[in-house]
Amino acid sequence: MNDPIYTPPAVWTEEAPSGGQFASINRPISGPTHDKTLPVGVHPLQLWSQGTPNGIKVTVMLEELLAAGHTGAEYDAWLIRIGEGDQFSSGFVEINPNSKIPAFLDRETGVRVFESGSILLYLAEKFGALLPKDLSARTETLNWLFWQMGSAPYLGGGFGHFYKYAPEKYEYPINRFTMEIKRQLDLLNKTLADRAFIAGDEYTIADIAIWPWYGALVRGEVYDAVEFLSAHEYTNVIRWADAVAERPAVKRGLRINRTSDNNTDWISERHSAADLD
Ligand SMILES: N[C@@H](CCC(=O)N[C@@H](CS)C(=O)NCC(=O)O)C(=O)O
Repeated sequence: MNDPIYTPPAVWTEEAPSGGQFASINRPISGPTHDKTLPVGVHPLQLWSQGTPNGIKVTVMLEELLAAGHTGAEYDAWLIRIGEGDQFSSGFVEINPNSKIPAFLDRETGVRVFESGSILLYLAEKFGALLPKDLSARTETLNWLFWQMGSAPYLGGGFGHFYKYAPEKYEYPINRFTMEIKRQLDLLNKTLADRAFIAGDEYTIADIAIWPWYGALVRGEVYDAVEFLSAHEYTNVIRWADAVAERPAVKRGLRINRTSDNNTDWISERHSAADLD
């Protein structure tokens, strides 16, 4: 299997599952695989998600809004089991045609929102929170929000996939993506040398987007790669990651849309604050 020589055929066809942890849900076409409506709760804000790094961004954002007193941010969070293909139901695809969590609906405005960055921006604008109003500070926040959207696929789909999930270890992609991830960590480390948070002195949606990936990476919470990446060298990233982890809303957001028989802190669905209290 770990054959270093592969000659691509003239036309690619799917002949056998590619192997690896996510092979069973990968397919070369988009659209629903089955008819099923989504459950809807009582609150205006509805989230269909799972507690992965991309999913956590939205539950942390909503918990931050509630912690800041925005009572209109009450929400229902429903579990989408991506390993079982829930993201391919007809109801889910109506909200997110890209079939990936998180997917979000504001029933008050009738607006559907997909892509975690778009959801963070929508909520920041709706509630006037966690996104500075001043044009220059707002733009710096959006610079880093969009940076995350372009960069994290190298971490998750690139480094994480080949270092942790691929059925065998291949030196070429591991080298390529490790180089890029160390460059990204060095960039964050230099950025955080003279500011408390990613976009400046204020905690913003840029921190909420970047922390579940890069904060979790240096804290050893994803991919088991702290030693491999010499993560201890990125001291400013670690300082920032530890400070964000201490926020009560972050601690709450992390527990939502997750399932484990062993972790009694985790909840698969959230419909009111009492579910977490
Ligand atoms: N750029 C998207 C990425 C979303 C994404 O990749 N979600 C993953 C879980 S972290 C997913 O739903 N995977 C299921 C699949 O690919 O079928 C975002 O930020 O919302």
